[in-house]
Amino acid sequence: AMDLGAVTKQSALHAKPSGLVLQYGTAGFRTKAQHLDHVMFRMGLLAVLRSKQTRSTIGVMVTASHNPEEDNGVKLVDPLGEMLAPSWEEHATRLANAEDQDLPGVLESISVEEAVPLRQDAIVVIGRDTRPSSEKLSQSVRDGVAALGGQVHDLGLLTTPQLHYVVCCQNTGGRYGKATTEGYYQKLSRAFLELAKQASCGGDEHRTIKVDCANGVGALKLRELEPHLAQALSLQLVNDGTKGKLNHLCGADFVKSHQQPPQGMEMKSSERCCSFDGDADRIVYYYCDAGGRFHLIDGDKIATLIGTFLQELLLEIGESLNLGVVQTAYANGSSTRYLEEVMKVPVYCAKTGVKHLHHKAQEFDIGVYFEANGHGTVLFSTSVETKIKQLAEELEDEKRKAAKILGNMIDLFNQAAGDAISDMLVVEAILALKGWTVQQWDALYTDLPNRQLKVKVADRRVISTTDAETRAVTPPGLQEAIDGLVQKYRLSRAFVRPSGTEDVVRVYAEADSQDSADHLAHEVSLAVF
Ligand code: 16G
Ligand code: ZN
Repeated sequence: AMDLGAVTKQSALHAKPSGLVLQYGTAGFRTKAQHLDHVMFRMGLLAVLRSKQTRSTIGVMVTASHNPEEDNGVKLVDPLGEMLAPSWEEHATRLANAEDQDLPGVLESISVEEAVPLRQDAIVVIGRDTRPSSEKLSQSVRDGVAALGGQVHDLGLLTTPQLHYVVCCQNTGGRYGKATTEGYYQKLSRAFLELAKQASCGGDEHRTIKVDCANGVGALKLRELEPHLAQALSLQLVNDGTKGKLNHLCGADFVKSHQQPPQGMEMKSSERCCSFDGDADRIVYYYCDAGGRFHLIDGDKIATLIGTFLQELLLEIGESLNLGVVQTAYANGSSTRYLEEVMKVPVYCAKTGVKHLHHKAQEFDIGVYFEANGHGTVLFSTSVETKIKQLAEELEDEKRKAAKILGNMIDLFNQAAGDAISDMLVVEAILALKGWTVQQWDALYTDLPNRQLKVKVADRRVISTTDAETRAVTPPGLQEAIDGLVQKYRLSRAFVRPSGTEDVVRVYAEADSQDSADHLAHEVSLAVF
């Protein structure tokens, strides 16, 4: 049985402010850091139960990603490095909201409901971002794990995808890689160096990239990675956390939503630059052209580059594997059109939130998934991985070369989670192999002008959606109103959805000109009231 006495005693040191209600959403729990101490303690408890139930190591990440520095949050990582299973998200919410005296009862009921083998050992790995509040909050997670007798591995400062990687390695007997950050750097750098060699064909190509680290943990981890890259890629870090504030006027989310360069980034014409977010699970690229104009290359264009490249490799190898690209409703219409019509790659639309995209991508031999905001990766089925590595030995000449490249690509992706570091290396490798400049990449297609707005409403839950959030079901009449507005513009599309992370309704509109997109978004936001 559980030592609920110990839990009660410890829990008194992590008391819940009475009346506070939080929900485990798409990003776990996220709010002002000062409200989270009890949540952290309780997620430590929950991680122990989940670990016992799955007889696996479970991860707990303390981060609020791209949110302001004063915020914090927590997310659990399931055995294969995936997002927490939906039924456990509900347990998480129930546990976080229980008043102190009800805590033992809720723990009991979760463990009965999930048939948790209480005598089983539990192991929990913890990671945290660079927020000032993160160290203390991760200590509270440790207290929670200890209160239920679980074993803790605190890995300290980590990017979110590194924690996913470690958890995945730990539970797959090292097949995926060594379960340490060192193992992570070794796996990625080995694959990258192989690809760099294949790209230069004996030549000595030297690449440089400027990285805006959002003043977050990505900077620390890139510094650890760099020596492994043996000069095949030099990194110039901007917003590395030594001066500026986390996510303030910088980072992937800022660049994507403001469509402008981060503070502190000096761009020479045509230089490749990229931005990570605060926990380094998102990346966007950009550059300035000779006329000084800023060009954003978002998650859609990264997915398009990757999808196109993988498709070309498969053609070269002569294998017809089923490759698909998974996007969300936010994907720019031009990217979808390019993939479907030019590249003949099937494209699917999933609901916003990594777990939905990840889940859909698992249905393919090779599933590419990306959100427009820059979160994404590629999943390869185990049989594809085996097959490609076998072909790299068996085939000859050009086919063999292509199979080798694909084999290294498989290793370069972090299949456990979208990963800014891994995605950056993937993009750099592909551009080198193709001999492409950033402009050539950007020229794949031209983004349709678009606008995003947020609308404050009394209760955002009155809006419900279907067809991967592209159509509103309630309130009655809203979808008809949107359809009517969309008809007034060319190449237009619009949708509304309640945010999963903020108390707002989000509006997205796309049309043939920026002016039209702006108008359409505005009109749709009026229809939401
Ligand atoms: C969360 C999601 C992200 C999504 C965003 C949408 C994960 C790990 N993160 O940050 O993928 O784009 O929410 O936020 O799933 P919204 O619902 O407020 O638009
Ligand atoms: Zn993030």
